[in-house]
Parts: sequence; structure tokens; C-alpha cells
Amino acid sequence: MPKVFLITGASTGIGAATARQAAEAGYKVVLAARSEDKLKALAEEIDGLAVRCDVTEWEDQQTLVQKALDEYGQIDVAFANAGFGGARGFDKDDVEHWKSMVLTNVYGCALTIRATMPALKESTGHLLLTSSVAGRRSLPGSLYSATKHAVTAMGEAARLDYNDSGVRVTLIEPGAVDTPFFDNPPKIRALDDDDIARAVMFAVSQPPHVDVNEILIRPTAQPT
Ligand code: NJP
Repeated sequence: MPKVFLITGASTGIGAATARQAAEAGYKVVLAARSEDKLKALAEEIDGLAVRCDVTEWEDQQTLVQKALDEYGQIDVAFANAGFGGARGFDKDDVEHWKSMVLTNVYGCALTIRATMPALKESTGHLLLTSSVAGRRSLPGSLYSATKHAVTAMGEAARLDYNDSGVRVTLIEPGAVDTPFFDNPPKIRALDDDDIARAVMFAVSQPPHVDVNEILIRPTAQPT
């Protein structure tokens, strides 16, 4: 039976690159995001399952897990990766955009942990969360950075919650990655989405007694 890899934020960037590498490694991949056209194209390419899911909606998250189980019978890896940023400066950005960012990055991540928990316990699986370098150090005027500190905290909280269950938990903490996350490409030689996907695959390919808790990766040219 092939193992099953569920990814939120799978329509572009890090999520899509991880989906391709997971499929290459033999996983059946469940792709979740809001952009159905992109998800369907990727699902066709890698013979995966596309499920429209707004991570801020509990019902969507439950449906996502149910569809994954209906199609493949189990979930071995859940990668809570959906998220986005905003303008820095507490007097910048739009407050509705702020609200949506907090709900997506923090509440959405918690909902994915909750929705996938029974299936991961059943499979003795692996949970991964996309935090950030910005989840380890504060960026000036960045509410985004605060949301990623929350994700970092959730990773450790989930690891402790899963204690004695055999489920592993990994935080992925990228520096700048050249993805649609940015309106304009980073000015330095940033990481590629595939660089982060390789780190994800490294964590999930360790033997069951090895739990890689955090992977922080900066571009060589990123000083802070
Ligand atoms: O960006 P992008 P990345 N419900 O824009 C989805 C973190 N990160 O791959 O719904 C469901 O290509 C969106 O899909 P759609 C970053 O914070 C990045 O770089 O169709 N899905 C898309 O698939 C984020 O957590 C950098 O619009 C929702 C995906 O999220 C993760 O990496 C640095 C959604 C975003 O893909 C992936 O971002 C860093 C919702 N409500 C951390 N809202 C970086 N790029 O430099 C959004 O430290 N999505």
C-alpha cells in the first residue's frame, strides 16, 4: 500500500514542489488549497487527489480529511503549509488582510492539526508545519512574523500533545523562497521551492525512531 501525503497550500510554491517530490518518492498525494484549477492540473500531473479547502473553514478541513480517507484509506503525512504574508509596519497593510492572515496562518494551521490528528494516530504518521525564520526572530513591524511565532509554538505544543503516540512532528522554517508568496522576486539569490521540498522529504524519510523537530534554512545570501 503506498503511503499518503496530505498538503495544504499545495496549489503553488513550497506545497506544489513538495507534492511533486512526494509523488516521485512513491506517495499518494492529497492536494488542498482554494485554487481548484491549479490543484486539478497538479493532481493530473502526479496522479493525486485535489480537494478544494479553505483552511480557515473547519468544515472544509473535515471534508479534506474524509476525502483523503475515502480515496486512499489512511494519512501518513500531513503538511500544514498554507499561509501568506503582508506589508510590514503596524500602520501599513489593511486590517481585513491582517484578519485573514491571522486566521489562515494560525487558526488554519491549528485546524489542520486537529482534523488530521485521528488519522495520524492511526497510521503512526508525521505532522509538518511551515513556520519561518520569521517564526524564530521578529521582523520589524511584522504581524506575519507574530503569526509564524505562533506556528513555531504550535509545533512544539503538538509534539508534546502527540507524546507516546509515535507520531512525529517537524517544523519547517524557511528564509526567503522565490515563490508567489512575494509580489516581486527577492533581490538576493533566494531559495527555490524545491530546496524546501527536499528538507521536508529528508524529515519524513528518517527511520521511525528519529524525529527531526525543526529545520531552519536560509539562502546563503540572507544575513538575518
Ligand atoms: O507561497 P505561495 P509559499 N486556504 O503563495 C495557500 C511560508 N513561508 O509556497 O488557496 C487554503 O506559493 C495558497 O493557495 P490558494 C508561507 O508563510 C514562505 O512560499 O490556492 N490555502 C498557496 O497554495 C506559507 O505558510 C516563505 O491561494 C491557502 C499557498 O497557501 C508557506 O511557506 C518564507 C489559504 C501559498 O503558496 C507556503 O508559501 C517563509 C487558505 N485560506 C515561510 N491561503 C517564502 N516564500 O519566502 C493561502 O519563511 N493558501
